[in-house]
Amino acid sequence: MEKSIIIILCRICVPICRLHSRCRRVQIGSARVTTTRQDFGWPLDTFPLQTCKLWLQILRVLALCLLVFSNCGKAIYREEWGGVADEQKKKRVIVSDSFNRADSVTSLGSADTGQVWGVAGTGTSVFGILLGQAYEVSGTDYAFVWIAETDQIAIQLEVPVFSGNCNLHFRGKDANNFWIFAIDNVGDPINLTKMVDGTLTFVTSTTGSVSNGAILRVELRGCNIIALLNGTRVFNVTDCDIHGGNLYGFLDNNGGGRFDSFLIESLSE
Ligand SMILES: [Ca+2]
Repeated sequence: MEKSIIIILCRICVPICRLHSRCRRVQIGSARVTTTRQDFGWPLDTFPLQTCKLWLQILRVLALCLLVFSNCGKAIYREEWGGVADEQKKKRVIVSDSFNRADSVTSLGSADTGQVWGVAGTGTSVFGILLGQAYEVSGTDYAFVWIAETDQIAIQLEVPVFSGNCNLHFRGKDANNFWIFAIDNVGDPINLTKMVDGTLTFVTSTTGSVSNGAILRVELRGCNIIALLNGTRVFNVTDCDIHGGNLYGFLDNNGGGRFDSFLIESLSE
């Protein structure tokens, strides 16, 4: 309710700001005085120019205060003047997991948002919890949560302890179909790779420094895949393979790595 009221007020304030600008210009030419007064529907002989300026100045200050101090200000700016304020949008959390629960050597349990963690493949891989973080106890398959959304979403994962090969898995269907955003300690240390029907393809890769505390993030919009490492964009590719995969999670190929702060959020309002 509060947001709706602010949006309505903002929509009123924007034209007031514009009218004030036009009112100020009337000092240069009388023709614009008529335009401003008629915008309000006021008779020309009962609403002097100075009164117009005074009231519009007051309204303008109030309008600017409202725009500056309200969250909808930038959204209105984007809509009215073509600016960009996507960061102001409230992102909807789909999955969130801090792994802050009892230690376990057999299971990841359930995410903070309720989704139950599973393991891809034959079931021989095991994940667990240690000191509020996730880790792969044994095996080389990936842990996942299943979600209905497969588009307009972002997946983010922290790697507080880097083992040498830690992967953020996304758009998985099974053990033979998935995408990975990987940080590795051999070859090109940062890469985007896909497994399609059991065939592994390195889509793109780059060099760079990888260490403990790395934050991996993938943003999916249609067939566009953007990967960010520690907030910096490293890959931007268009590939429709496994577009409908519902499995999202992580993998530690070497053992000894830790994972934390897993997040899936919607990129659309
Ligand atoms: Ca944690």
